[in-house]
Amino acid sequence: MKYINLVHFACFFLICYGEKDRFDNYRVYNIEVNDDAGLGEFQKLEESSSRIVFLNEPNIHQPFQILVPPDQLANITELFKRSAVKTEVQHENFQKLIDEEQPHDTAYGGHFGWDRYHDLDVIYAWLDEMLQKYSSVLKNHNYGKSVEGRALRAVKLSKKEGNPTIFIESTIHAREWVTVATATYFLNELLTSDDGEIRKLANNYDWVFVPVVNVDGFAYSHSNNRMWRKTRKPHSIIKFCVGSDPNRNFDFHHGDVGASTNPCAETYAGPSPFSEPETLALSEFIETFDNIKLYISFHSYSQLLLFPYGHSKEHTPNHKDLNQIGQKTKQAIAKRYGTQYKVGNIAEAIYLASGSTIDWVYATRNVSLTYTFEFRDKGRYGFLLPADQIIPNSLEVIDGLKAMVEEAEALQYL
Ligand code: 0X9
Ligand code: ZN
Repeated sequence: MKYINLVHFACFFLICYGEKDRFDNYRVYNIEVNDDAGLGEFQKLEESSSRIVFLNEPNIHQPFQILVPPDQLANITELFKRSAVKTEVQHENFQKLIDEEQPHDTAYGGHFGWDRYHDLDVIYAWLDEMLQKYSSVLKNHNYGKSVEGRALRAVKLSKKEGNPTIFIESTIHAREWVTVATATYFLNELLTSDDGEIRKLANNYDWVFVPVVNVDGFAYSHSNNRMWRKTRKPHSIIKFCVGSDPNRNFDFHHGDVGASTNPCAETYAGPSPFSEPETLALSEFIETFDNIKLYISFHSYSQLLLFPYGHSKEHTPNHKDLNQIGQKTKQAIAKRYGTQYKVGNIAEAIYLASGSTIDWVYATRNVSLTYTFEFRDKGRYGFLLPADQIIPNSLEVIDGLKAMVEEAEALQYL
């Protein structure tokens, strides 16, 4: 799915309509490699712009998943034989997972809720509703426009002057739908919950939410390709390869490691730092706050809680604290349903990745606590987490966030 397939476009009087990409009989393989040679094979494959979709980055720390079109099965089987790896067919037909992601009730009339995934218009309409209902404490911030002209939006909840700020960034990767679902669930809790701990969080901190960073990509993942990750800005003379990985596009060690120079790759860093209007606008928006104490980036999937750095295995000066707060968060997450997260610095826990938001915020904005959550699950459904898991995911993440703030307070970061 790395190229726009011309066959999927119909044009009438120069207006072109995209059709939804289908994934009939695409197989999902679960792959475990345990040496650099095996890893290299998959990294080469990813760079080669074959039509195999990498659902996450090849790495040696945990299994990763790839999506193989039926006509690529022979090729991939060859590669498996060549490079002693452990592989397992996880799904025979990826399209079936897509079809089963949302509930099938016919009563849905575009209303907002957490029983299904919503598109950008429905999410923005809900934000407007909340802004109206809670106008004394919730403020709107339009901080820019996307390449395709969509509004880049944030909201800030503030009940008291002088509160420290906690910043929640969500859906920088388009296909990670459970991130915005969880962000909106949490915002709703902060606005409406009677739970004492949540009330305390809402009263004692200013909360900034960017529910969807990558608006164009997100819209595209709804309208055309459920597996879209990047932005939608065309970059190369290879016009069929669109977008950069916004989580490799930030101006800190941009393009150093764990990012691609190939415009067709899923981790293409972009031609220059902040080449994407969406990341530039987000960085400028972040710069308008001088009191961010905790910055959190919502991703899916893999059940990880990650902290800087991603560009190097070097430990940050407060590595121990970041880890301790992370461990408490992990324990709190596990309590409700037993969901197991792994905690660590990005480079050692998963893979090197430079130019990400949390590294940039940590290193250049002087914010000592920055984390990336990778939500449920560990690959069974991956990005297609069934909608009936939105609330369980949100509840355990909120348990984690409560513990995170509590431990950060105990260590006097907040
Ligand atoms: O590769 C990524 O950008 C993240 N994984 S994802 O599957 N959601 O794409 C991991 C990012 C690790 N964190 C940072 N480098 N900030
Ligand atoms: Zn992501």
